[in-house]
Amino acid sequence: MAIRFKKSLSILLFLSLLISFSGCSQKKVSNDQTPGNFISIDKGETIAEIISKAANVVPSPRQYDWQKLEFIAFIHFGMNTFMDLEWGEGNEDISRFNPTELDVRQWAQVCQEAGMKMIILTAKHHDGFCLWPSKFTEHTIKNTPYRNGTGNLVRELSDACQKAGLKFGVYLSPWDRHERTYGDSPVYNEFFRNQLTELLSNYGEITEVWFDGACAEGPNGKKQVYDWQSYYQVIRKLQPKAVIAIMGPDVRWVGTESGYGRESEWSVLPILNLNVDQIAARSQQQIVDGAFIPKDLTDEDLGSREKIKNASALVWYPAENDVSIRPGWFYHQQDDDRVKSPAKLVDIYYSSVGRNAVLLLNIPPDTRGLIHENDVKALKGMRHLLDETFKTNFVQEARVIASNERDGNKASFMIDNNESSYWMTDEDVDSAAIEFQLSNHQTFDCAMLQENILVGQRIEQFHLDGWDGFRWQRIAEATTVGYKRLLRFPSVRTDRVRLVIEKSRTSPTLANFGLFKAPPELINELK
Ligand code: FUL
Repeated sequence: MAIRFKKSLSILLFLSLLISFSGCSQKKVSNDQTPGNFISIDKGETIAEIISKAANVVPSPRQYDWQKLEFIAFIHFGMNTFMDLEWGEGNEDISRFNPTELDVRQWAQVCQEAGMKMIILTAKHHDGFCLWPSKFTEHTIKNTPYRNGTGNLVRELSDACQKAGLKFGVYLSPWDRHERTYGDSPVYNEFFRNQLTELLSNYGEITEVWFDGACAEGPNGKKQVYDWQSYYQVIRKLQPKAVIAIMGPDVRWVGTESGYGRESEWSVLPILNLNVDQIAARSQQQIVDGAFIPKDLTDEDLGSREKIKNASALVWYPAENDVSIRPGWFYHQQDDDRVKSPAKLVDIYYSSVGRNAVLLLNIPPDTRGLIHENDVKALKGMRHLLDETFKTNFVQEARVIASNERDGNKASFMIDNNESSYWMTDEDVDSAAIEFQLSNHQTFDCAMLQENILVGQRIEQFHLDGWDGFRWQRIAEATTVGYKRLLRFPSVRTDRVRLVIEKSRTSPTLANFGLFKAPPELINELK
């Protein structure tokens, strides 16, 4: 029986600590405690001090670059595609891997046209079959009929991504049900590092390395103990800009595979019961058990004041929302009519990208080696609905009046289309009202807010009002914003809108604000 540690976020936090203290992090804890993407809390610090520290934790440069991608693709393709399986056992006859019309340019084009910015390929899934000719096993594409053994899908897709202007990432399953050395821990760890080294050395820039946490006994009955830290060292050395996701310190699993993220999504998470001295003393060692406190990161609330008040450290650990366009991760012909509709995909977009997460949407190519027509149609429909919605920002030309603005951080900066300029209140001003006066009445049903996360995630509670000619009427309300928050509500027609930030951890910021209208097609499709 497979013991699934999959996406065990407790382990992730533990791992992030390992990284933070092993010299791999962006920011080491120093005496002056200037926050980077990690900060420790001293004994005796008040809640106010902890909240203020949390408000100033920021993403590392690689985390920030990754967050800006917003919408990325997963491609599950391999032996499972040809065996009609989700989890092959590793003894599949690889001569059955024979896509007859495979065209990675189609994959890249479909993803690019859908507005995705990266493709992550399952270079090796749990069955151990490698989509590149790894020197360290015979269970690879080179022993299949595909291109008479000369094919290399990692190369083909990385090239296609580069041509299409997409980033490229790899999924390499640590759990390998084929490899005989699996379970013979040091030997397999070496094998795994060798495979990682191949993938990270020969295919240009890798932007994300995706580690699933599934783990089971090896064929020899032994349990594999992964040497995560040594894997991270290989990645940091060979691809320093790559984020390490899921079983890694840079990006966390959102906690569901439904596509629907949390209403309140904090990117700053607590680490509990951390003994900083103990960890620092063991910083280059593999076992930092003093820091390992099991914790369920599928909780509804991960980062509220309540959650961080007892933290001994805080870390920037943003959410990735992975979901498949079909019921399974791999292609199955019987699911051809169960591809998610454009309206469903748009709903997922609002509930992932619109809730401070990156959307990782899986599109599994079929046995021809092509993305199926139904999936292509759904993605085109989704893109059309999103483009139609976001084509006009009704506050673009508005007059913006804020109850407070700091010198150099004017309220008008949130509609100036400039990513680096942002509005912020004066020090010690944790709430504000901003009015947008439009030149004409407009009808809208969607709002977009973006904090400047380069200074931290701060907003805790806000609402939106519309002027009905006599008084302010509540349109919508929510808690966190983070990198991006999208809100939908019944259509409103007005020429005055007020955004009220009720509560913030410190001076709130907004880099962008917008009001939009969904096209009638979407509204009809949802009926
Ligand atoms: C899971 C795997 O077991 C699934 O097969 C799939 O790869 C998904 C994205 O992660 O843990």
